[in-house]
Amino acid sequence: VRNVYKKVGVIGVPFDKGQTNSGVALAPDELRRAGVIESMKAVGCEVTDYGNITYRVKEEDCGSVSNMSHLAHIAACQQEVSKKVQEIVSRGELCVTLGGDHTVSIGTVDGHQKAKGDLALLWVDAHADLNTNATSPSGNVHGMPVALLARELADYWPYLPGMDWQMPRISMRNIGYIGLRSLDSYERLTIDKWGVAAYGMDEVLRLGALEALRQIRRRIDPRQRRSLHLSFDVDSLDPLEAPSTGTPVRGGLSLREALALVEEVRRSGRLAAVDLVEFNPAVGDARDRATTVEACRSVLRAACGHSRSGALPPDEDLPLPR
Ligand code: 4U7
Ligand code: MN
Ligand code: MN
Ligand code: MN
Repeated sequence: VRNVYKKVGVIGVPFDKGQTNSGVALAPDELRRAGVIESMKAVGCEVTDYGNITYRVKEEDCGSVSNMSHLAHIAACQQEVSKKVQEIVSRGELCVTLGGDHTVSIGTVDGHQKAKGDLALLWVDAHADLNTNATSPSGNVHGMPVALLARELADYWPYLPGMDWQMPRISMRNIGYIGLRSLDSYERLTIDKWGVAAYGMDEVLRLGALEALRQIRRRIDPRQRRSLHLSFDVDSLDPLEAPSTGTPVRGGLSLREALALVEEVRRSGRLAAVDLVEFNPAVGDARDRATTVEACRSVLRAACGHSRSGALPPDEDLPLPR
C-alpha cells in the first residue's frame, strides 16, 4: 500500500469564528512559514499547496440561531472548504487541511463524503465536539462539528440558514474517537445512546493506543472498505507536547502515541483526508509555539507516510552504496 496517496493536496483555512480566541486563523501560514510543506515533500510525496480558502458572507444567509455564534461565517466558509476538499479528494490526492478551528471539519468531512461516499471518521481530540446549539455550554461551533455531521442527530437541530449545502450523512456507527478526556454531559449521553466507539485517555492507558485504534477501526469499518478521514485536533496531545491551543486539557496523548496512531492509520492505505486543527500560534510564548509547530510537523509527516521505524524504500530499488 505504500504508493497510495503519494500525491498530497494541501489547503489552509484561516478560520477562527468557531471559538473566541483570535490567533487560530494564523496557523496555516505559520505552519507554511515553518516549512511543513517541505517536510511533507521530504517524506517522498508530491505536494501541491492550493493556498488558503477565502469566502464571502451572503447577506441573505444572515438569519441567526440561538446559542450558535457566527453561523453565517461558518456556513459560507465551510461551503468553500467542502468544494475544494471534494475536488482534491476526487483527484486522488490525499487532502491535508491546515486549520483553523475545528469547525473546518464540517467542510472537510462533507467534501470528502461527497467525493467518496461511505466514510469512516476518526476524531482524535480531547473533546467530543458533539454539542448542538441546545446543549452547548459555550455557543462556540468548534464544539459542534460532529453533531452537525451525524445523521442520527439531524432532528435535534433547528433550521440553519446558509447550511443547506451540508447534509448530515455520516452515521454514528462510522465515527470513532480517541484521546477523549473532557466531555459535557449531553455529549456523554449521546455517545452512550448510540454506542459510539469512543475511547478516552483511560482506554488508551488500559489498552495502549494501537490496540484502542485497532478496536475502533473494527467497529467503525468492520469490512475495511470505507474511505478514512482523520480529524486531528492538536488538543488531543498533552499540553506539554502542544501548548499553543485554545482549549488545552491536561493528561493527553504523548507525541509518541499520536505518531503511532497516525502512522498506523496511514499504513491502512485507506486514508484520504487529514485535518490538523486548533493550533493557535498566539497562545503561549515563542517556545510554546515552536514546540507545537514541531508536533504538527511530525503528525503531518506521519500522515504522508513517514515511519519512525525507517524511511520507506523508494519506488525503484535502492542502489548499493559505493
Ligand atoms: B474543540 C466545549 F464546553 N465542549 O462545547 C464546548 F468544554 O474543537 C469545548 O475540541 C469544545 O477544541 C472544544 O464549548 C472544541 C466546552
Ligand atoms: Mn475539536
Ligand atoms: Mn478539542
Ligand atoms: Mn480546542
